[in-house]
Amino acid sequence: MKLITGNRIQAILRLSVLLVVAGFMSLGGFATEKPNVVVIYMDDLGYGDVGVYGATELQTPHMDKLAESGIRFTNGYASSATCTPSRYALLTGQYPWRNENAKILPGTAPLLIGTSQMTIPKMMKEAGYTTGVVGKWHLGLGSGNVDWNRKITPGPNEVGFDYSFVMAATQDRVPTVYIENGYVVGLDENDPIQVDYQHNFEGEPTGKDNPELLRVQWEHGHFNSIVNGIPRIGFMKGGEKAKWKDEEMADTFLEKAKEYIRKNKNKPFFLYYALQQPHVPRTPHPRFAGTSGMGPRGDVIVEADWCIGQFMETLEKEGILENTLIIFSSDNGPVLNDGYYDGAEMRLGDHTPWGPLRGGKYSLFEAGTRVPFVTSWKGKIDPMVSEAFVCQLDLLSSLAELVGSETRGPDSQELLDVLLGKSKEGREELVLEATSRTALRKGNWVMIPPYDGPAVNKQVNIELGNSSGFQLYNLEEDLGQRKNLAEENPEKLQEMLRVFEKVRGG
Ligand code: NG6
Ligand code: CA
Repeated sequence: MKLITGNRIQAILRLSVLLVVAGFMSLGGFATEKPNVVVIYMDDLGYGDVGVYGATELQTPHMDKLAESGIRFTNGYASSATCTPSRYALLTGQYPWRNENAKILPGTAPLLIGTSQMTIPKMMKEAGYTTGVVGKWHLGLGSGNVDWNRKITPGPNEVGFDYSFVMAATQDRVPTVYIENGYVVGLDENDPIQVDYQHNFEGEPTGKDNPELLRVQWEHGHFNSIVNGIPRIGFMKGGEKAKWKDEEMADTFLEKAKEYIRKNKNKPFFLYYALQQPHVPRTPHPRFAGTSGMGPRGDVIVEADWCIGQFMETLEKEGILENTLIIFSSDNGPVLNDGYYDGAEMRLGDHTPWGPLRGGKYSLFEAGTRVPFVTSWKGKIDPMVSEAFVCQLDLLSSLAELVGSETRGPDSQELLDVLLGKSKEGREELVLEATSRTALRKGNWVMIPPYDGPAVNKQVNIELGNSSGFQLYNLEEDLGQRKNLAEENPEKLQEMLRVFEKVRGG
């Protein structure tokens, strides 16, 4: 038998210490090389809806804490003033107006993202990540004529997500069920689901004809099938047991998001957590009903804020906060009356969901697309406020840089240093989109070309940005876009037009 010398014992000891440390690190996940990435995405949350962005009448302590732990961007944009195009741009890094189908989709729309298109989750997967989406999808499912009673494909799992737990479109659109990895959750095969956006199913009540069945009244546009006493857009029959409970949606998505983290904390993961608040119908859990004093719209923001607090607590408890980059934003600006009577306008008081900006959801004015935009990474990002000009479009290329991938999105700028607070050199320009109309921001200037159509959408009471002439605003002096400088400054207007045409044509 050979004697083990002192040196060898030391070497073995050193090696085992190393092995234990390595094992511990991979178990805890906190020191893996690749950081986790989480995108927390709100639906219709306005620039002024968050405490750190100036809200004083509404408390959002968890969103504030997240923003104060990292970078609060004051010039952060969604690509668009509505949901589907913004989500398309976020995931693909491509301007949504390059795809003529990137409009607010019905629940029966086919998958909008091509299965061969690059997406954030695909890029992350190629870089060794496991990927998941929990929450609102609204990017279409299937390839036309979906049979909701079989595997629904293609969908999120075919454009890069290993795991998906989603609602198909919006809370106000059928089908009102959750879909997990392509299958409707809790579906009873003896009660199949049928969905149609043109015709009702015989004998089924509607919001239009059966007001006596409603517990929430519609104001405009929501008068088809009734689910849980709430009239929706589109007709649906069957699937009784599978229908979601509106008041439990926030808890359901939160639980799935937490579960995803717990299950995947030992591998690098990308999670797209897409909350449904404060989109209509606003249905806070009874724990939150009445808490804001502003009616359901305020209550669901308080609810979402709590969810974010719980979610953050989970990251912390699981020991992965130091290894997780969190990006928080919203898909478009705020709207009060989006088709239901829920007192959002009447009970607003002094709250200004749009902050100092003009317009709101659907608008080419700033409040349509400029949204809360926060990055946070404990120990890696120093707290600050950044005026750098960034867009959700830029996440694909920037996250690619983060994970060592050479993939770039077609309209996505690599701004990782900006997102991590090492640089303030953001975008030069961005084409803004609102319901298929486009405008240009370049530097501190915004140019809106002439558009037909009403100046104000009276139903939602929002200025859309339409005008018969060119509009030109200098945001540095006029953040609220009150002084049109198009006539006063024809050179600037021409310069803006040239860039606009170049980007739009390219
Ligand atoms: C509109 C709906 C609105 C909302 C929106 C989509 C009507 C009259 N209005 O068509 O309530 O659902 O679509 O919002 O039907 S988004 O945030 O998903 O883009
Ligand atoms: Ca939205």
